[in-house]
Amino acid sequence: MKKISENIEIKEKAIIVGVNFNESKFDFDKELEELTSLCHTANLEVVASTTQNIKEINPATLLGSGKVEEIATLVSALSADVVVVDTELSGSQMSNISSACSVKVIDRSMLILDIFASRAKSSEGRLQVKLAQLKYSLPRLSSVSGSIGRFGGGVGMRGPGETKLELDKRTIKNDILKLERELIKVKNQRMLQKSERAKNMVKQVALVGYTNAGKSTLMNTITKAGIYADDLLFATLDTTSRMLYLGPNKKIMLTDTVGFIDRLPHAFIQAFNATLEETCGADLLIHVVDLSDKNYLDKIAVVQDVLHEIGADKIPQIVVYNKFDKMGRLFEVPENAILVSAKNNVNIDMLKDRICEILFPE
Ligand SMILES: Nc1nc2c(ncn2[C@@H]2O[C@H](COP(=O)(O)OP(=O)(O)OP(=O)(O)O)[C@@H](O)[C@H]2O)c(=O)[nH]1
Ligand SMILES: [Mg+2]
Repeated sequence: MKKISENIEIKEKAIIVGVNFNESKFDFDKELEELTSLCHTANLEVVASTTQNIKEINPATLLGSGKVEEIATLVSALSADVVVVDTELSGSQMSNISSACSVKVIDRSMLILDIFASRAKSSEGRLQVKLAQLKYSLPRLSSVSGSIGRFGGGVGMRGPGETKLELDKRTIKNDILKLERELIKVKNQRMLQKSERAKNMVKQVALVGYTNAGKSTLMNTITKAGIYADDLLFATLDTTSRMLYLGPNKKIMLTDTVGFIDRLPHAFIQAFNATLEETCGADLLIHVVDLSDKNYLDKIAVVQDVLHEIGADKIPQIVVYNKFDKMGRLFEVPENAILVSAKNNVNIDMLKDRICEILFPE
């Protein structure tokens, strides 16, 4: 956001660019819809969008030269502040597009990391986000300082808390080492707590799912925990755990976790390892799905892929189809599916029964 006076802030204007490398089977609308939601969450106003099917990659700018010219025209006609490209760009590609359009250029991963940077609250969450940002910017340093630093602050430059993202290679390397050491300490504390819990024989249950599926709302409804839930992507960045009694000798520790997204930056997976380990250590996963999302099947597949990548795919899983209340039409779900409305507290008892059946078989 740009400050125009002490109290008024205006949103940065963004032009978004969809990219497809494989012409068949690609849904630009779906991809751009998600990128628009991400921009909205990052406080950007999307003023135009454009797409390109890439058959042959132009190494200098990834996009073809005609497309770059078109974007430059859009930038000046609409007074845009930033171009957001829906794929990962190399440092020099970012810098070249930026020079051609005279505006800063960020890619999808930087946008996601920027959202994380402005939302992480706990000290561990902030450490993880900063680590992810530094790891992502290190190989792209010349362009980050060239294409972004040149245009001042705003999206792409936000770091957790007061710390601005450093743009000096040596400082970044030192910071990465320092952050990794601090995170090991936090991890050790976490392991200690975990072994305490294991001693108490409390079953661990983790809520997982695509961002905005309703995990925190479900956590709130089940435990009355009062966790921040919002219609934004990545509302939750810190894990929260609550003890829940499901009956005599049926005690579980329920953990709400950060949401997943398609094409999660790899730097994120590395940096959020500690948080993701919480998921891997669970006895049961509750996979929350937004049934009202027309792309819910694709999103289920993305979540299963991430679970596989972090080694959590062998943990028993209950798939919960949420936002049932929004369904005004007929729809198909697998047999025995649990349909809930976390918001309206519908069928939550059915979910609790299923948890008990799996964790405490009679
Ligand atoms: N209609 C309806 N809306 C719901 C339901 N459950 C959640 N929502 C809404 O969906 C949005 C996202 O909910 P959250 O609980 O923040 O989702 P989340 O999965 O925790 O999202 P992240 O933390 O961003 O990954 C909020 O606006 C909720 O009010 C439901 O059962 N019905
Ligand atoms: Mg949440």
